[in-house]
Amino acid sequence: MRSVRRTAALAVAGGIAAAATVLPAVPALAHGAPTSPISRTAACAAGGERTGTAACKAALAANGRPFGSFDNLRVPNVAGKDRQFIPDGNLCSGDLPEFQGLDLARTDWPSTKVTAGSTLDVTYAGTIPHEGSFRLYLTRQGYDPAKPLSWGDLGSPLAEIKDPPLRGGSYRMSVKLPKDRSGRHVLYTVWQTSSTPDTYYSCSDLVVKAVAAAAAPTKKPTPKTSRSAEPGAVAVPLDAQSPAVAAAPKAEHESWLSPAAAQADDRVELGHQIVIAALIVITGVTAGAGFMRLRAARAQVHRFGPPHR
Ligand SMILES: [Cu+2]
Repeated sequence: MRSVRRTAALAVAGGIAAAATVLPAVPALAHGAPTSPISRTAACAAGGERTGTAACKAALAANGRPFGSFDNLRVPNVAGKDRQFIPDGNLCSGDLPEFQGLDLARTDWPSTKVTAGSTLDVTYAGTIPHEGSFRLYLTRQGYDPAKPLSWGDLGSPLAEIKDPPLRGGSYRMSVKLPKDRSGRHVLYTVWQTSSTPDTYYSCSDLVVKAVAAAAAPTKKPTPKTSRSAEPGAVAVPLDAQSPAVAAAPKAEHESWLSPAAAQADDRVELGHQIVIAALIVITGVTAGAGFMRLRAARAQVHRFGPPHR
């Protein structure tokens, strides 16, 4: 991110200087791209922050020329007719020669881990702000990252967001991810600006964790804990006590907590587990003691009749 920002700042400064002193009619030099989830442009193109990765090196080699600036993948006068202007297989480059290496079908593009069904926060660096709308697409389940990305891999946009807030130099959006995705996917972002003729395209690679895996193991209390409440001991309402059950829906959001919040969450979780373990032990001990006392009482007061249950 740092090199992206620095380059962006330089590009902005350069653009202003050029516009002011040399060529007043020159178009602006820098504009925008998603930095989180990281896009192929923000990773690999000029000013990118992951240019040393194998995928970025291969992309540069395939590009056959230096990459354009990471925030400058834009096509003029598309006016919403994306599918007519951008051919299948060239979606990630916007069909622009200076970005064509980004169209490589690879399974190792710098990626972002997400969880199916969770809310994905999108940070889109707006190195030169424009008015306009963002359309966010996600590849369908069954998308094969080893094949070139085509329009057929994308359905309707997950969301269309007009003029989201610009904070700290970036547009901030969020989108709810479908629950039925897993594995590698591409978030395809189209920024159709209304204050310029340009539309911006970008591919952000995601690795989606299936939602079922996160929710499955916390449904029911184990039979062991319910049995321990049986022989005359204090009945502990384990269902009501079990934070594992209460915590289940939280799991799918965990990757979106700040690291500090996630740690605090882990500590709370650990605390709950200790409390449960303690309850189980206490219940067991109480039950055992109760049972022994019961046997002793039964042996001693047998003449008064059987002990009640
Ligand atoms: Cu621009």
